[in-house]
Amino acid sequence: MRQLDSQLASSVQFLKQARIPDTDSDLELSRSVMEIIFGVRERGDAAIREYSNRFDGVEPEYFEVTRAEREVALNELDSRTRQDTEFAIAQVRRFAEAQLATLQPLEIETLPGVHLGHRILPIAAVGCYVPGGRYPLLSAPIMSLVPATVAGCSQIVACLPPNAHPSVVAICHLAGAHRIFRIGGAQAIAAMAHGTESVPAVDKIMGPGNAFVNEAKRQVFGSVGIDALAGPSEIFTLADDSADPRILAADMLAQAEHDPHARPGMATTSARLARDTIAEVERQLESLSSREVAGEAWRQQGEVVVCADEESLIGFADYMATEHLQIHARNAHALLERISNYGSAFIGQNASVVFSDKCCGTNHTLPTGQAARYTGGLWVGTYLKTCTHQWIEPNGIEALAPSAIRQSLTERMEGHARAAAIRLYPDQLEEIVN
Ligand code: HSO
Ligand code: ZN
Repeated sequence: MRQLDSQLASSVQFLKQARIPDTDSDLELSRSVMEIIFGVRERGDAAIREYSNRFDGVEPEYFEVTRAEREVALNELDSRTRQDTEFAIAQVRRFAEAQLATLQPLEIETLPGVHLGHRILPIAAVGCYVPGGRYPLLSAPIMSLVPATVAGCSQIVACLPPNAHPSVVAICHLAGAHRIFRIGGAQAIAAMAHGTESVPAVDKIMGPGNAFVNEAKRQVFGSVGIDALAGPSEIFTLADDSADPRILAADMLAQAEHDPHARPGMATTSARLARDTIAEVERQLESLSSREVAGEAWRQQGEVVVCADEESLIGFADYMATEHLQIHARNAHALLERISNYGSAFIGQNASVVFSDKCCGTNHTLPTGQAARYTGGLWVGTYLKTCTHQWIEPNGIEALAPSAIRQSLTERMEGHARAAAIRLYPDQLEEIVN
């Protein structure tokens, strides 16, 4: 975590402060992941088989989910889950298509005869990692696969742990995966990054995963692109005295149940609300079936801050740069205008994070660990690249070449100077460059 600056620290009071675990890189983990990646690069499918046996306790003959297996998975998907899946897919697609429509090709004449532009093109082959873990997150494949289909990627690969919930295979199919592999962990990332006999190499790998998956993504970055490194879920709510402690508590516990390392928190200008909400969290925890995990997250990372005024509320939100920023205040829209670090904002009490987690259509894969300082979440743009181009008329050469020649000569790059000069002064090349 970045430090809270001293001026802000003096205007806030912690009723409950998070103990932030040490997230410094772990040498042992890095070493084992490196070994897995080298193994998969050198021995391909045989290495995947070995790691699947070691880490997942399975020894599959083949990894790809066949057409027939897709059919079986679809038939076994209960009809309510199928309807909910199709509903979520439709919402995520609708928003992704609308976002795509805002991205336009560009052509502009910046100087007489100098034409610049860009085209926005899909990344050809992408790999979506679908996490396993404590819960069978049915929405996870939707969030990473649907934007890939909207972007128009021509090869969309999904990898999921071999012991993933059977419905997840059906959902990957419905969400548009062209090829689905039962491979988990670092070996899945290695396989998609470098390709094996059965897994095609992709150009960019997306989707959250455990510590092994994150470390593997970090290590293959460069050979392929990656989206971001996802950490435990976070929620942070800004509240004034109009907020409802029961709702604040429920929303914090919802994200707290993800993981004992999840980070639930709030800041408010009302000390009364802060105290009531802490009591309410304890009360709701008693009857929550996931109380062990949620309670641990709350005890370790739960944070409740009382701010002297609106200004410090905003400062604290920007400092937190949280994954999910909720604003339960009378002037919620106006407050958000003044905040710039957040993955996704939930304006007003009706907009629960849970709606975005499951089905409202915004993507639920968002920056954690203060990464919202420098990036937004996964979206259709994550599957696109902006490629620039230029074309120059004769008068454009006149506008550019003299400056390009001078800069090149100053840098002692004669080859560059010649390439510019040959276009404007083909007959005086030697005089120009010497
Ligand atoms: N809150 C998670 C996503 C999710 N939660 C899906 C429940 N289902 C992303 O931070
Ligand atoms: Zn969640």
